[in-house]
Amino acid sequence: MASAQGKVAERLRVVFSAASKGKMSSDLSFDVGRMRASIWAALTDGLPVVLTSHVRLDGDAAGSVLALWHGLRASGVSVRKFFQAPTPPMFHFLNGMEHCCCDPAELPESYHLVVIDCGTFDRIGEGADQLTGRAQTVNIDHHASNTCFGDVNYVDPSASSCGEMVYGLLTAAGIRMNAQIAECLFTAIVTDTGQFSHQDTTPEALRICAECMRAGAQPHKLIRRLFLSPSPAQMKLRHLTLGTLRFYDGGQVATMFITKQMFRQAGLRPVDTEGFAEVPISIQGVRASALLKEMPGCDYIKVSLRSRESVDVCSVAKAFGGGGHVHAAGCEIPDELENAQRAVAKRLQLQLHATSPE
Ligand SMILES: [Mn+2]
Repeated sequence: MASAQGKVAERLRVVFSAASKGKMSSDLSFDVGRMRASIWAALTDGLPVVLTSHVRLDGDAAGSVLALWHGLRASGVSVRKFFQAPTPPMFHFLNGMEHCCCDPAELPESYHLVVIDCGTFDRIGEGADQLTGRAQTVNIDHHASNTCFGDVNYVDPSASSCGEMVYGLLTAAGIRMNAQIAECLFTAIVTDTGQFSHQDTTPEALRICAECMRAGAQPHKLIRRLFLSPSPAQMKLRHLTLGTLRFYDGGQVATMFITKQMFRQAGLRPVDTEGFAEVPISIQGVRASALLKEMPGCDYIKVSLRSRESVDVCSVAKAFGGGGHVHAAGCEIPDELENAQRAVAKRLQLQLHATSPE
């Protein structure tokens, strides 16, 4: 695990890389405060702003975009949200989710584009190529694998979530936290920290959540709504999926899969499987896991990787052209389910053996 000092050094390295596209800047005075101020100045310069995030939104993506949307609106900015359809129903309750745009043709002619929680520009999904009206692209992310694709890159791998980074932006801009912003930020942070169960949950993440609570977010209601209330159909799909659980390496690696047939049987779509990837990694003794999904209407397998302690699944994802975080990463494999499962299980075991035992 990185030492505290190592973490600070990495934070500085990446934030410093921010000044110009893809290039490292040696301007050591370029600190987080200046970064936040310059982003806010750009976003409030009068040009409309479009906020977007990755395909198959998660709580961090939805919550961070919506919190920033509320904040910019409060400052009089003309701001839209662009998401690839369909958006997961579990986030539809968040205030502001109802006004999102799914057709790039409806966006203004020219705008600043803010891309949140995407390690690469492609992660936006199908509409990404059509976002041609962008004047400046601001990349706000916490994935260590981020490619710094923006004109401005605010990338902080030491942040637990983009929610934490958006909180920093809003606070620096003097935006008052109201109940709507608080709910969005709490959702972002509680999702990406695995309800505060991930190793990278920072004291700052908990402090911000406490502030969200004071501003009107209700953790018991939000956590129940987000994680503790599966629909009967989701329970059925979970049951079917559990039947595919397989262990390798004396129970240290586990895989599970969902076939197109299982999606049909349960009457659900891939967007309805939030939280499924956490099931195999929650099992005692499992140190690395994969959930593989046959994507209906597509010819690839979507893989969600999870790990514990020192096992790095980001490098496993990268081996298949994906990316993510050390303990949560993903990739897409254009192959049959069985082949993909075999290849992923093999890579996970190799990674496990390359890691010192706990
Ligand atoms: Mn995130």
